[in-house]
Amino acid sequence: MTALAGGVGAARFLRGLARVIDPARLCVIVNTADDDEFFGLHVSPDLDTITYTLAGAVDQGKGWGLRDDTFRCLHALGRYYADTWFGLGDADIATHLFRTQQLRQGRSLTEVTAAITQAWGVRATVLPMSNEPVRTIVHTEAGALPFQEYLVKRRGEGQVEQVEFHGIAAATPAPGVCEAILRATLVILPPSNPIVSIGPILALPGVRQALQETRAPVIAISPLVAGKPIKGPADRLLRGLGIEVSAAGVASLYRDFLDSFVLDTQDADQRERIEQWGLTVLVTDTIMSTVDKAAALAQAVVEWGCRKGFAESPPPYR
Ligand code: FO1
Repeated sequence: MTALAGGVGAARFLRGLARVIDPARLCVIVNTADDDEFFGLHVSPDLDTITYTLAGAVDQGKGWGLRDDTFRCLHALGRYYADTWFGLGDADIATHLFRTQQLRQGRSLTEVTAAITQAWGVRATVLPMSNEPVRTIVHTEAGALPFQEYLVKRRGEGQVEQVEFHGIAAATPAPGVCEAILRATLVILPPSNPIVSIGPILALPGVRQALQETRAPVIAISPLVAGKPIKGPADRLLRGLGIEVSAAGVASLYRDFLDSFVLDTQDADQRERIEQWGLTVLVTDTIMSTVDKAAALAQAVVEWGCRKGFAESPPPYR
């Protein structure tokens, strides 16, 4: 099974999915366009959020970073640097140090990610979307902002005018990315920001085509409930780009490759419209306030995939 993922919402879903299927059967293709450099360290927030969550080590309140982490190093860095707005925890910094050092020694992000997930005992395969740098730049009335500056420093405020993925023209999908889509028995897009989390993955050459060509059913879960994201600025980004701010608006971005779309019960009225595009629609509770609720959503999605006729026998529920 293959999932295309961004940060916190996707990670929560995947933690539930890892309870429903054997995680060794799961491959997660992760957005790296949120990556940035802080204090000379290469930080890959979405890769780390997925890894820490699958390892059961994430700070569940925030949805990112490590549980019980401290911030003494960041505080000490404040003596030398004016900008310490990006919350790097002390234990989290170990991951960034390791990643940075390994990349400098010539290992690819794919290789380093495999080493990090193995060190955390994560049994799913976690693949960065690309080994080449792609960086999201959000153009707002305040100018062109690197993604973390837009999201964290400026709290996603300001009118969005344009979103760019710097480096996308020269980037290719990392080894195994298209294969994981083409060979999957089910492809899932967990609830993730369609513009800045899924958008960069889809913009890589060959990925959209792989999603159109795969024999596996492709199913996406709406990241919007009643027109609002559970977390993050998806609504502001959609509005700024002139895309309808609704679950159906998100489905419309994927309709060329989707078989099915999952709507929250609060959005059941959008069902018919999406069905008219030839998609099947599953209406269920998508709000993952607990791991049990995430597992229930994952189970509904996997059962749905089975009914859509993916080749394997039903997964071993645990
Ligand atoms: N998100 C915040 O809102 N504030 C932070 O200070 C912050 C620090 C941070 C450090 C490491 C990391 O892996 C993630 C971090 N995040 C932080 C989350 C991150 O900005 C976003 O969740 C993703 O980039 C969006 O998917």
